Amino acid sequence: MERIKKIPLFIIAAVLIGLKTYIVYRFYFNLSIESAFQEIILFINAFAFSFFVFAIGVWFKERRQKKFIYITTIVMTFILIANLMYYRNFTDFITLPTLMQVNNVGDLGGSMISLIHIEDLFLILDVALIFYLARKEAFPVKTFSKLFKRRIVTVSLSVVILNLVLAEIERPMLFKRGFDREYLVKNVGIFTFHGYDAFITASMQSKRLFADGSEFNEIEEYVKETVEDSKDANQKIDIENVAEGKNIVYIAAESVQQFVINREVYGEEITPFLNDLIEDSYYFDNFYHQTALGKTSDHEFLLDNSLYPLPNSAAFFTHAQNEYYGLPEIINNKRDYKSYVFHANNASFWNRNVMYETLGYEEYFDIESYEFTKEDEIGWGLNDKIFFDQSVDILKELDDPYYAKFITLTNHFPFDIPESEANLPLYESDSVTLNQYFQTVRYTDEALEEFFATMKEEGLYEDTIFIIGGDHYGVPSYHNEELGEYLGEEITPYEDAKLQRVPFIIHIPGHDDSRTISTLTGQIDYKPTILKMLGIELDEDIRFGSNLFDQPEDRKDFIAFRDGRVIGNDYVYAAGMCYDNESGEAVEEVNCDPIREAATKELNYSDEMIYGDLLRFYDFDRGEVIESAEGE
Ligand code: GP9
Ligand code: MN
Repeated sequence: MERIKKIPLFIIAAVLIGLKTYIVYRFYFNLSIESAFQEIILFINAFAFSFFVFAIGVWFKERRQKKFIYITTIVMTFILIANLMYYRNFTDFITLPTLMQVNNVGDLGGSMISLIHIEDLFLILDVALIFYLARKEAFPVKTFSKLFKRRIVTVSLSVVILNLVLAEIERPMLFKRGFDREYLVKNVGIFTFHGYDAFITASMQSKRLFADGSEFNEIEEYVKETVEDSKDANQKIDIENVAEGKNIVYIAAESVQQFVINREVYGEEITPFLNDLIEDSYYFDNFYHQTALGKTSDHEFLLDNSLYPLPNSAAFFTHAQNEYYGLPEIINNKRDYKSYVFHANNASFWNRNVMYETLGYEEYFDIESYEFTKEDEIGWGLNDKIFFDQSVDILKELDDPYYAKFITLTNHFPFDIPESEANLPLYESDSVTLNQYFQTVRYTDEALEEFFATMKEEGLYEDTIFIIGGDHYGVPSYHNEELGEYLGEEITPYEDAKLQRVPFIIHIPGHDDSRTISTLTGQIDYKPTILKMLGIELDEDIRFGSNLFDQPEDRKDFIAFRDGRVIGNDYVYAAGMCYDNESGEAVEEVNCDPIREAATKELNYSDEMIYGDLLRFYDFDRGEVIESAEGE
């Protein structure tokens, strides 16, 4: 007992608050813990931060030390409780940008009482205990020796670093990519998460502060000269107005790459449904994904804005508070379309719940809109077949006309699928990832087939335009050796760049034209194409893509990737080398200079737009820069 009494108060406080944090994670929030490793990280992070903060107290003199312990106890408890209240209402964690949005917090105010539960009393027990012990002087608060201080700093920092290392192992690039607030909280803890959020918000705001709208004119001029299709250019295929009054369904085919189209595994087609569908559709077979760290969300960002994703972060995460002129907002303003998203995942994954509101989506049918048990899951979550089936039930209740985005999930890395669900023979190679990939792609293909059949049964097919696009690559280059064996060719950097093609299909029921279009195109071209199909002519849009149906000679001749690679009509720049786009042979680097320079310029403009939040300086109704440039 005497020895226990020698333990300094700050350690007692750190343990109590750490324990409480862990209990809140485990029993108050509804976090999904998938492995023992995750459980360990959760436990460590709860104590790591608490210990680190309370250890700062050792640098203070006795009286101040006590004060420091009081304040830290109260502040940490307050943060926990505030997040808990917010979580109970929004199933999400507090961020600075949402705090600044008065309506969110206001929403909370009204229902505050119902958010407080009786078991919350437990959350202040330790506060009372710490205060009591401090007053009773049961545990010492004293001036510590220099050696002790140094040791304590080293130990507490080491634990924090250990936590960060474990988190990085569990979720590589967690801080860069952000993913999901739940992931962040699970891996680095709620307090570190707030620090991270504050850092992101501050660095974003500082870049934004320096912009005043004057940057806009140059970009606007560039867009007008370089990007916009000449209004009277010969349309390769006239699709203007083809979507008028029709519903539009876009399906993001998770991780589906173009190379699986019309290919077989042991004599069986991988995507029999898509192979048939493209015969009766516009099929773009030279269409590239242009995503970066933000993967699926980057593809959504490209599609809705015709802006490039960011090089170092997921724009959905870091720039969701920007002003945009997204596709949903435009088609709502101009044609009264309401936009919806269907995706059976957490609402906050990729910060979608926030970003969708910014972009003008009416509603997001997330995981909460689906009913399923563990048995209905494959890999990342609800299987695509049930997902589509339940989505149609919601879809048929919506008023026309609508724009509906479906995001599939079964074909997600690592492409796990139970044998009983796999209808394609398992490919045999040294890459388990590749072998399973074919099977999960097939699963999504079957789900799509069922979806089309249900749409027909429900009488929803005829009035809808269907667009199917792969969001990004599925098979990582790490498996190129096995993929090369399958394709029957060695995968050079040139081939690897060409493998970034994803299928892009526009299926218009009742339309009498269908063909394969091989114009060099990419995700950046989506928004202008949809606008064209709806007959919306915007003078006032800022975008970097153009109508997919334009004649190749009316289009820019490059597709820019975020990793420095550029695809041109004649040349491909990849891995620091220039390749002839016909033979795939390496040629002199200078040949690639024009497309490289053009791509760099355009990417920089796009980044400038996002970092400076420049669209806030633009008056979309008048199609001009707001002169006063206050723009708020
Ligand atoms: C998550 C799903 C997959 O909601 O969109 O995301 P990804 O890992 O492909 O970006
Ligand atoms: Mn994806």
